[in-house]
Amino acid sequence: MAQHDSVSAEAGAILGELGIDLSLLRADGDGTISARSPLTGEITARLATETRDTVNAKIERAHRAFLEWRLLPAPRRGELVRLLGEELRAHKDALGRLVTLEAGKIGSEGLGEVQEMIDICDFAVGLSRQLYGLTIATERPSHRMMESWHPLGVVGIISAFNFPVAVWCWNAALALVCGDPVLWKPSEKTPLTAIAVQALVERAIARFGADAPEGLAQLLIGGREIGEALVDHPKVALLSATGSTAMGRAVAPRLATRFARQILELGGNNAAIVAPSADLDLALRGVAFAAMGTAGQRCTTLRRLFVHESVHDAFVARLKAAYASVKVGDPREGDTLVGPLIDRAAFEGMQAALAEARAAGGVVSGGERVEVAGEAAFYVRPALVDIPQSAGQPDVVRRETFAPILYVMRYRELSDAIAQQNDVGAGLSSSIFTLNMREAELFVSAQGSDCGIANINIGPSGAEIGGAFGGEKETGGGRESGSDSWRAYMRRATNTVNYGTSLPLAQGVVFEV
Ligand code: UN1
Repeated sequence: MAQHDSVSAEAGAILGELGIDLSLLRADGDGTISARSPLTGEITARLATETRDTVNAKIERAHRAFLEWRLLPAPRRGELVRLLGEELRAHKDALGRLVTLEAGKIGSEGLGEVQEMIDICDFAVGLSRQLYGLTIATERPSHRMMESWHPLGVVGIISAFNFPVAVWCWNAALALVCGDPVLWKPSEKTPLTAIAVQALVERAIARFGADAPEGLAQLLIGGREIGEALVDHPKVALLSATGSTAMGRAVAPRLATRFARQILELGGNNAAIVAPSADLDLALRGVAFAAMGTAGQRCTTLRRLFVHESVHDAFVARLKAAYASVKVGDPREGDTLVGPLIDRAAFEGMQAALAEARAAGGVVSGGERVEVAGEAAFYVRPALVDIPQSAGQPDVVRRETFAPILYVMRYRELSDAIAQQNDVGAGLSSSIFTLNMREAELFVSAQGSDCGIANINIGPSGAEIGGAFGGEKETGGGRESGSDSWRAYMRRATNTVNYGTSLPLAQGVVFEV
């Protein structure tokens, strides 16, 4: 806390590059949160939190903004998102470094996250001229039936530490072109990246001019009770929440009580199948990135691997060598591939899962702590766990542990591997490595993977923004980002227009008065 009351010197320097006035950041208030950098465990920020009252006031402001913003033509709203994309391009490097400092991602992934924001901005700008409805054939003469898509209302966004800025942008870029103001509660673990992004969006709004109402994009720093205020407020029309399945179970019934719309992006327990015909070089790289990248802290991280018995030993031997050789270390060093876990709780959760896997008959390699930056930083060597066939899929394999653990199982029949892959609660992402077209097509068919994302010859993680992102079952069912995900941020009205002189009733009903 050298340079400023509320922000560490290192964080303050990056925020300074981003043009953020540190004197505006408050550490004193009714409540505070402290965030630590996973790189060293040092405190990077101590910040005042919102209260229920300030959150409610911000929701009311956002609602007033909605009443104006919805009247602006969508392509004009797109112009604001275009300006946001420009701000992000101009500040990509500094924001990427801040993501590294706060979330522990390696350099290219920190930058990649900002690139994902830029990509969705570009997508949303184009979308602002494509919010199409259908024209539908009617059964009545001289009638026309059509669908109109209208702005929905205030959108609440709850995001997680592991994608501290991109997930906000998937939601915000679409919401803003769809005519909806946004209120963002970032993870308590990553408030500074949120403050930086908020400054950039405010700069874009200032450049956009007076057409942008006050309260169009607001930030809410705080803990669980701040998220709950968003969940319960009747003027939050849509809540988009990313986090654990446990969080989704708490949030979904409360939203249902008030019939609010929801987009839930919850846990994943993603699998890959390596088939006999797989290109093993390619599969090795795909598996390594998906399982060890981001230190196993993506919701799309590969957690379960089914390898055909004919290639199992050769492939797993190569995988073990890759696991033993990746550099675990400070993510700011160019050759590091695996940065730190977010905190002590993540490390303890990983160790508990490995102990449970051992007790279930698993043979663990890796998983030990690596000394990089002292006691308060939690670096680990990614773990591979051989699960004997007799163990099936033990409980620990069936649930998501947010750490770099890959459970490896062997299979004989593809139908068994697919059945086992699907036999878990989560349904986010999946992939198969095969050069056999029958296997590949089966995997993506109705009898194949039951996940929201099913890939062939690439791993389950690292999706680009053009497709709809999300998953089934305990993953929550929501879709964000590309394709027609925008529809969740608008309301649909079916309009029937009679331009004739009589009033024929549908279904032949007669009602003469
Ligand atoms: C997440 O981990 O919450 O597909 C999102 C991916 C990224 C997004 C992950 N584009 O891995």
